[in-house]
Amino acid sequence: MFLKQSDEFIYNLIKSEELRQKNTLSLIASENITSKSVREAVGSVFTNKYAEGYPNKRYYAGCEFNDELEQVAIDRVKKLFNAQAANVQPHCGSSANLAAYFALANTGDTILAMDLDHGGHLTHGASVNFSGKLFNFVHYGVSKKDSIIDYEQVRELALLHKPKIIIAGASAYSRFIDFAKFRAIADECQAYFLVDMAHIAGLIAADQHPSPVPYADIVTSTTHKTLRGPRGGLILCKEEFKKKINSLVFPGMQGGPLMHEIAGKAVCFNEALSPKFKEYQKNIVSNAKILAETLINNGMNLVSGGTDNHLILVNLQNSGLTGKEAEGMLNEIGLIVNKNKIPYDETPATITSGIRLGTPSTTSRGMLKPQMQIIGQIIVDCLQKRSNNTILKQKVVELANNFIA
Ligand code: DSN
Repeated sequence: MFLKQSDEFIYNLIKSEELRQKNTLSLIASENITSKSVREAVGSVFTNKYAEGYPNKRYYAGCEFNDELEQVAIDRVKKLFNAQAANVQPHCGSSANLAAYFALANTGDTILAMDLDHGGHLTHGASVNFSGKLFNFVHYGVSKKDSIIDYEQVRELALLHKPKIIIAGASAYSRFIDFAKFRAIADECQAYFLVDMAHIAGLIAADQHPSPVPYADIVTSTTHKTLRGPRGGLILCKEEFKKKINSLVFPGMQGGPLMHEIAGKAVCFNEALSPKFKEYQKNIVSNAKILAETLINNGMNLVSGGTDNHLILVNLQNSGLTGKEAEGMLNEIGLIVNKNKIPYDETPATITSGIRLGTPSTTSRGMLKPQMQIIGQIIVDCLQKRSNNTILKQKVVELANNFIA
């Protein structure tokens, strides 16, 4: 209403993005569609306020409602994950991880984490990232045989390198992670145990994936993936790390918290505490299984042969396509996916031999089994049968317009 008059260029970009999101289907495993309530909170006047510090200990006046807001967000997320302590200020998952690393280790210390090329994350020690520059990362991976985390290798590397921290958590791993096994290994080599649950936070909140909270010293997450909140980060920890984490987030890494994002997080946590959210997370997982089954039945090759969670990693090695080509072809017809390296992939990250698919967004649109079967068939028709793009695109638009979140 106001923006159209004051800055039509930006207004039009927002409208174009709205239309793009309406007419296409995001199968990007790390994306989701927030509720309108979350967006209303994020777009609120809390964006105007500085609130450096923590509830009732601020460096600015006028924070009475900010105090209440942040405390509610903390209380809700603690209840959601059954955690002893929480910090809701990290602007993103990377800053949450940075604070967590410094709470448990010093620059130069050894940290054991999953290799990015095997499904880990950039902030888990990639050489181009701050993590790889500040700490001495050693990486474990998945077994060549079944693409499941090689827990024996984790143990061997842990005993050999005696890391200060062992990290579990991934951005392209479709199977349950055995947190109890990781904890036992961490105890054996006297390491701290950190879990980055960003991808599976929603599943964990709704008991669709075992929780890391009873096992980990610190748990980090983003809020915008399966959890379906605004873009942002959070940290859960045992009471003994609370003071350290709080002072590392502020004033250690960040200045003023983004209070409008914290408002959105608080709304998201409340939504996640509802029975409806449990149903939603169950549907994310069953939708991923059906999509996987449809692809397999049509001869596609999936890393690890299927999925336990919200994502699927497609191995394109015998398809004659690279990940980049497949991403482009699907993008043409309105299915938005991302190219992704698969374990033991020798192609560079800009090309890759795989694509990653996920069901959080389509499930937020209300899609279920029949729609997953249609999407799976469209993927097969596009990548294998090279069917007519105009017809496939029309099918995607129709499906998308029948399911608007
Ligand atoms: N970049 C995100 C993803 O797509 O998995 C993780 O931060």
